[in-house]
Amino acid sequence: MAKSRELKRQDIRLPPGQTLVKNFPVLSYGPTPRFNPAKWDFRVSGLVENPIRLNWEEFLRLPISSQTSDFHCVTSWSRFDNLWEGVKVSDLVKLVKPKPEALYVFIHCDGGYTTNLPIHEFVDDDVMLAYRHDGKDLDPDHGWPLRLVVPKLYGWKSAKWVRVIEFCAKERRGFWEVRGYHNHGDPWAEERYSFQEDSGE
Ligand SMILES: Nc1nc2c(c(=O)[nH]1)N[C@H]1C(S)=C(S)[C@@H](COP(=O)(O)O)O[C@H]1N2
Ligand SMILES: [Mo]
Repeated sequence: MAKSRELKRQDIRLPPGQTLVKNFPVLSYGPTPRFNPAKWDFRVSGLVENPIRLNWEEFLRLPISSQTSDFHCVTSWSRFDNLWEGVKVSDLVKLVKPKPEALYVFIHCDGGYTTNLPIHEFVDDDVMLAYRHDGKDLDPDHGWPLRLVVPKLYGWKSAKWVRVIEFCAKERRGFWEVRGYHNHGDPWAEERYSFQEDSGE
């Protein structure tokens, strides 16, 4: 963590071991799910005062924000200055009101992909549920209609085709976290693989 702060202070934008790209690669395990607005819903469940279920029309009525951030995939590409538009997680959290015992979130996606985050990183100011990227609706391969964007962690935490956000008391590993990727995934500390977790690297 100390290493990570030191690097940020120096304002280095490219994390160690990363290469800058100008295109926007698609990194998906499995096929791109088809979006059916008649059937699609978005739910916040688990340890919250106010669980919600919204259809697509209702989701679009949530307050809209836009933010620009860098994106770092563990396979070593980084893409700078992504303009994301959608709903800030900090705004969503005001609506659902997590209970004090909610310490983690578990994200469920169409197609079965999952990932996890500690709650303090999930509610960070730059985390968004985005439906637009660089001025256009998200491409289906990039997560249309809705994806999470977590700029400060490796890309596998930025779940595409998000359907359910579950607030939990206990930590659970998601799709890549059980297949050898780090449970946390800070690109500045190069938290790439799960074997690094034991050595305190
Ligand atoms: N549902 C889902 N979300 C996902 C993935 C996936 O396979 N399925 N891949 C992750 C990985 S490893 C990365 S780097 C980013 C890539 O986002 P992109 O394909 O829009 O570049 O999506 C993440 N979110
Ligand atoms: Mo990735």
